[in-house]
Amino acid sequence: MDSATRENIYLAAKKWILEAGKQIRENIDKPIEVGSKTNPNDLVTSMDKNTEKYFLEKIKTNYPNHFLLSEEGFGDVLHTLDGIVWIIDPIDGTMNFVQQKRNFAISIGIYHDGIGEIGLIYNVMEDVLYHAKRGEGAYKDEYKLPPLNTNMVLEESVIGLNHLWLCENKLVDEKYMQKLIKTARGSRTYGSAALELAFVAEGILEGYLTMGLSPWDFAAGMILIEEVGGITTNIDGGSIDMLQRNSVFAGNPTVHKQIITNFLSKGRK
Ligand code: 2AM
Ligand code: CA
Ligand code: CA
Ligand code: CA
Repeated sequence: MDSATRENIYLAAKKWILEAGKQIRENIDKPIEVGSKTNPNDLVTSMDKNTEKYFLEKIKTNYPNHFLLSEEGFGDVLHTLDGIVWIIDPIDGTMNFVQQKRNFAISIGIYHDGIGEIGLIYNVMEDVLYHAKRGEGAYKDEYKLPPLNTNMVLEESVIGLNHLWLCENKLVDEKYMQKLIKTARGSRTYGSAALELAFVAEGILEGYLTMGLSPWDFAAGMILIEEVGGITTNIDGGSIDMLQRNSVFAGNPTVHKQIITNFLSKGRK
């Protein structure tokens, strides 16, 4: 993708994400229809669906050749990432949207033939936009995020993860996860994968570890993290499949290596 094309698409995506976020903010206290999907805690609302439809309409009108891969099912059914694909989560952190009214995001990753070109993560209630274009660095609003500190160690790190990692689970022996938590300086659970990936890019989390995420959860975050020298893999250190559900482990490269070597590979079931 040439830089003029990238700039044109970036400006449109930025305008639409800010507008969609504004709509959500303005309606945050209105009653909302809440349903559940795969289990009673897997929530979806009319706002998730309407926001996705908003992007669908904007993309198909302005860029009829582009594709949309998105969570709520209004996008395209894709078997490849050929062409230009917008990978969108209309609300990442729906439970936070419903019950906390904060700490949720809109996430947009734009890929060309499988290469991440543009990433946008909008922290809606704080009105903070994380954004990146491939090769041009990552930003938090107007502020350019510095490269991650490669001298960082786990003992001084804050790690983002869901507490279910500390319960019996199918992926990693919980004893090793408990050791990991005790070795780290601290741990946090924000409940929005996209925001937690943005926080890794910002350098306020040294790692973020999840059992299973879909492309719309990580497509934008991976681009931001790449731009600051971070790394995103599955929990075995292998590459992420952009069309499937994956375990995801993003982090500062030094701390990422330390965690894989000393905890994940040892405790892996
Ligand atoms: P979501 O809010 O868009 O569904 C914490 O729940 C994080 O994991 C959120 O980013 C959430 O995204 C994501 N997630 C992925 N799959 C999920 C599922 N089946 N149920 C709940 N959250 C899920
Ligand atoms: Ca969901
Ligand atoms: Ca999500
Ligand atoms: Ca979602």
